[in-house]
Amino acid sequence: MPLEGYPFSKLPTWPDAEVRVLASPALGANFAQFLIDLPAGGRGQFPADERIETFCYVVSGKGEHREGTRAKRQIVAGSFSLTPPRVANEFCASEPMRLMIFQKRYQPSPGIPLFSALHGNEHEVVAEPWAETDKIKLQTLVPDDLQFDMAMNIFTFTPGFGLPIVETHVMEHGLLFLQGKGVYQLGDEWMEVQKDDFIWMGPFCPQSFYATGEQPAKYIYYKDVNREIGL
Ligand code: UGY
Ligand code: MN
Repeated sequence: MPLEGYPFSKLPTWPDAEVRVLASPALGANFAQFLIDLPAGGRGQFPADERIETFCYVVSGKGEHREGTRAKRQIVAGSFSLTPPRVANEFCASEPMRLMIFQKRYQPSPGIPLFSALHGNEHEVVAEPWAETDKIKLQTLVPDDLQFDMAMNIFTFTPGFGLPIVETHVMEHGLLFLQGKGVYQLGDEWMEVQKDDFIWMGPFCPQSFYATGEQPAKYIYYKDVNREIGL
């Protein structure tokens, strides 16, 4: 879905912002994902909720983030955070700021303790070679640990490289294309994709990708992981 096709929403707790709802349960997704543009000086928040965990990634710009009652933290492009249920998230832009926010119901599991809030910047996260080539790099922003019921990863592909197989898996994806271009296989269709496009992939959607263009192709994507299958 290209960005220009999304009309803006106004959300009560984000009165200063232009909000695009990229995905929600109305689409069939088990999560909500937003792209939020805050002007300089603009503020917004997601109040604490008993059930909801919140991931934030700064696509561009600068500002401040406060998790719950913690001290404010400066955020810049590439900053990210994941907060557990019952923690509010407040944002204030010092320069125009574009945020990608992801929310879902946290899925507790017996014997697994709730995680603590985490944050960092993508530049501090190791880019591991993937599929036995350093032409494809994977950054795992949320640690691969059973405490977490979600993954949020960044893939970067040198043009000419791509996913070596067609994947078909139970996990969903919410994917925002950050840089470059390529062709994505979704079901039995190949589609051209580029910076700012959003893709929702439902469970068992056959998928593959091949990077084209001149710049490395880069995307950030969500995946539900580490929990039993609900029956
Ligand atoms: O982690 C993944 O499932 C990833 N390889 N899928 C994707 O990039 N479409
Ligand atoms: Mn996949």
